[in-house]
Amino acid sequence: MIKDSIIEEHNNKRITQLQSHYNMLAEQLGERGLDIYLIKEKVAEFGVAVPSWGVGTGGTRFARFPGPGEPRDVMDKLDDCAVINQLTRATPSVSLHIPWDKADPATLRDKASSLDLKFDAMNSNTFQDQSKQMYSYKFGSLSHTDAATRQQAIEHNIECIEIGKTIGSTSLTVWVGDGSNFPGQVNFADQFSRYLESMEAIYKALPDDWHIYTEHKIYEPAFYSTVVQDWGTNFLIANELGPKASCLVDLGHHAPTVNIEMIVSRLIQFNKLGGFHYNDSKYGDDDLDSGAIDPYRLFLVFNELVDAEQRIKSFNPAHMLDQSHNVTDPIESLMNSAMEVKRSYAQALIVDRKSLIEYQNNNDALMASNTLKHAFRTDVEPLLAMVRYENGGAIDPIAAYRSAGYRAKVAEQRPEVSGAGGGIV
Ligand SMILES: [Mn+2]
Repeated sequence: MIKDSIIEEHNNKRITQLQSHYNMLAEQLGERGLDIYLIKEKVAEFGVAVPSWGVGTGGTRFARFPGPGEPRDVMDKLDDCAVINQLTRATPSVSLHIPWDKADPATLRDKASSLDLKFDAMNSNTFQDQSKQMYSYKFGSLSHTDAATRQQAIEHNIECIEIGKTIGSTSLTVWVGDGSNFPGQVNFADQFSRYLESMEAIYKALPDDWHIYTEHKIYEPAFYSTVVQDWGTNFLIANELGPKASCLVDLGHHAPTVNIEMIVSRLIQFNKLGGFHYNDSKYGDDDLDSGAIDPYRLFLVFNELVDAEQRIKSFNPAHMLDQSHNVTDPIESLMNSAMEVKRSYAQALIVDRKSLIEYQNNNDALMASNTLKHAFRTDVEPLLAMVRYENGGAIDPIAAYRSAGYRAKVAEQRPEVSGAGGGIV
């Protein structure tokens, strides 16, 4: 991790200016009847999980260009995740991908606790074949026509639950690449029935306090049809399985024009929103940094979440990043993204909801829209920076990270390797 003295020195240079900007924001929010202290408390509590696969350089279907000091294994990945949380104080947990992150559970637990990290959802992997695997997933996994292949995929998911139990995780995220590439290749209904049957077997293995999240995706790697293609199918799955099952919304897994915030609202209304994979996209599942392309959309998603938070007593969806970093330092991208997600939350918290409801009830479309825009246009950076500062993080995490020279230091200890896991999922 980065030396505390480096962060201290970094903050000392910036705190006077931050305090002045923060006071100005407090005054501005006060004029709107908002108490900055209450908003700060909520923003401080909000955390987003880092995907272990995000700290390695990703790639496209064409190539991967690894950077220096790439993590060699899950222990290195945890070190990088700890730095992200150390500087941003926004990412207290890590989401593991099995088998990429397989390691002795006791060692994993000790390592995480020494870094002050917890484990978030477990992620299974039946979209690629592992060496020495008996049956191939080339033509599917949980929905495969062959019962033995399905059984192997079921057992893998149960193994993920077992590993998760030993390291303190309480949820499993299932995304499958199953689908078809040609019209007529599969019978849609039979394939979906097989998938449901497999998921039921996995569901039965869940401990009482666990959740299972199913993730829909419109296309890719299957290019004609996908078994869990959209939120409608995902909702059907969650309903069929039972109360421990809910839907995971990956922002990049929709067609470009789809109204994601409305999907979020529907899932909330019928109690089936499980959580999120945050990222951004221009065309497809681009896995770009959160808020990089359309920060307003991210804000609108959070607008629904804050609305729900105020209506529903125990509203607690899982927040995770799921990105692939091809041209940036993954640590910098993940820090930036975690801060963007928090920014959207803070902006949604300052929406004047009372006025919004009045405008909605009076069919004042223009002022309703302006009410959202007013919150979105507010620069909440001083609030976010103050939350970081007060919780031991860096006022400007990217600047602190660069001045600490962390990447160069780990590059000396980590010779280049290939296949540490990473990519688009
Ligand atoms: Mn995802």
